[in-house]
Amino acid sequence: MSNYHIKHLEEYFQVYRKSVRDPESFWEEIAEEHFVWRKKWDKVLSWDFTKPDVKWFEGAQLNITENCLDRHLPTRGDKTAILFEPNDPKEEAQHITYRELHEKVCKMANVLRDKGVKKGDRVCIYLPMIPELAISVLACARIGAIHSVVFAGFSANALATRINDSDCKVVITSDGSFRGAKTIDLKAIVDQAMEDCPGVNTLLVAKRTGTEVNMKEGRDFWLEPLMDKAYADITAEVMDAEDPLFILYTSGSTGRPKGMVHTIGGYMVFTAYTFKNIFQYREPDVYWCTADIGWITGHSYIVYGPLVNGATTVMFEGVPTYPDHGRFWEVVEKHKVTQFYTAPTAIRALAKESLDYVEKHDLTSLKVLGTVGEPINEEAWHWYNNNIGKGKSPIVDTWWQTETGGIMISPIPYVTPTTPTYATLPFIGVQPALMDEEGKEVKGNLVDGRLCIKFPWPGMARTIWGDHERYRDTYFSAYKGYYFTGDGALRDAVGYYRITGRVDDVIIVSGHNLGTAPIEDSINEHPAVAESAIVGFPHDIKGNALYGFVILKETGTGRDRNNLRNEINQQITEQIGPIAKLDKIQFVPGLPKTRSGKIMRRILRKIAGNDTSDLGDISTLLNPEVVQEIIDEAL
Ligand code: 6R9
Repeated sequence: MSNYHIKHLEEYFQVYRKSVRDPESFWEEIAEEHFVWRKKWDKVLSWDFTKPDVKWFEGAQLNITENCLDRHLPTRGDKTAILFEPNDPKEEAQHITYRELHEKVCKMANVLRDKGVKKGDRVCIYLPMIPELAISVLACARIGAIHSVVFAGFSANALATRINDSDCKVVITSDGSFRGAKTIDLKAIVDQAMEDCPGVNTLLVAKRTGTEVNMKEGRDFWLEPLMDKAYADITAEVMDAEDPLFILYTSGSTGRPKGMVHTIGGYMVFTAYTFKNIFQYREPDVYWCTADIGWITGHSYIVYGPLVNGATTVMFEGVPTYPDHGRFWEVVEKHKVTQFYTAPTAIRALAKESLDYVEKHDLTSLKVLGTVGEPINEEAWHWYNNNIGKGKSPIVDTWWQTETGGIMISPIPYVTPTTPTYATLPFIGVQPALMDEEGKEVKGNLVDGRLCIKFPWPGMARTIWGDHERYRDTYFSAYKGYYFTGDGALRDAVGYYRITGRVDDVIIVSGHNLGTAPIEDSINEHPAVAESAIVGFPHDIKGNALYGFVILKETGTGRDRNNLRNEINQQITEQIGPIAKLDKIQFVPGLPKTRSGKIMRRILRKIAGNDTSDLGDISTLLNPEVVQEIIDEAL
């Protein structure tokens, strides 16, 4: 019997036990019954966490777009697949049916093929949240090209680094993008990136804002006329289950972003199965995830998970505050949204505003609320529960990562009783472990430690593009035989997990992962800066904000401090993007360092958080005297 759709707690425990006792036959059954394969697998799973080497459904062949599109045509051809809600509420929403989406994806796939894109080639997609973004992603998958979506808020420099890292020859972008009252000249950013990307030979440009752009003869092409001419069908490329589906970059603790590689078969099975259960999707629900497809949440839970399940998925171009703070709730009412999935930072920002923005909208269609990206604080949880869910829609606090591909720890709504700030129980097939300082697993309840996963799950990333060693070092070397998440967590008396936050050099700001290293690198490039260190500090809306400690060079000490601060932030905006700007910049005479020269971020974090009561033993520092000086001048 299939366990595709879990409906009560007893069933969850039963299926969970089965998935742990015999993972292979469990996942085999799910894969067999709910997906379309061109050829079945020879082996369900082979794995070795020391290499690491993980393969799911080896020998199987498929095309994920046949699962997202073709197979729905007979039964759901006229059903809305993508419901596009534009930035401007006065512009009409678009209901793109499964049949129309299939056609557009095929046309786009033909366009790509015409431009020479072949199976295994990497295509960079740098687009705002317009239908062309989802269409491009699927068109790549249709012809077996590997998509690398770069969030369109990233700077030219960040874009160029990502294009070059995975050697993309083709980039898909648009003339511009609308974000609230602003128009952003996206193509101009791409043009700037192109100065550092000699390998790119084709730019496809979608028209969105009507902004005037430069088109480089022979390289740049408007997408629309090519689509108009393209044939609306194309045979799906037959892919191996372990062929890469996409690369998605995430921050790391060194300067270079990590291109996480996800493969087709396992990712499809995992995102589809988690989507179905964690959002309790039933036809004809209208599901809305407010993330951007530039992040993993958008890949897994706007595009692939929903479409594989034949769902209607809302794609929202705008921002929660435009034209006013009621936009989310207006859209929920307008499209009768049933599942709503967003980030704690958005909830906190909206909770600050008058309840009138919420109350003037009819939210009775909602059945499930979700959050992702960072820990949700108790206050925000209650505001969401009381005012949006009216105490009736369960909140699924979903913990997972770019690396995990899909949701790992989360309640199942109407199944798992929820507790504010707890991601609760591991999803089916997921085996978490908490590790102590000595590297041993801590068993039992009422314990805390570093969160690891001890058995493979189908959605896990398989490598870092071009750097398998870094993949091993980052995730599989801290605890032998375990995947290390970089997060800390506790397990309470009933076995519920609460994620307590990062334990490494990644800071989560407004739900976005930012590595300290690339930001510090960018600051250090300022001619007046000698050295810098950044840490996170608690922020009401963003969860964390960035605090920079900066040592100036001799030449910089006479300069106006506020000008310097602006220049530093300007530099960060240009090199990484506005999300990485610092809230506070303190100029310091030195940074606390260990004798081996490592910056003691722990101390800086305390100072930034305005809690210097217990700094621990600082006597072993190379320069303990600097600590008091920093405290005295703290902002
Ligand atoms: C999906 C996504 C991953 C990091 C992760 C953790 C934090 C995500 C969370 C959460 C507490 C949750 N995180 N969900 N922390 N509760 N429900 O966000 O992927 O961008 O790779 O970030 O986000 O720290 O390790 P990604």
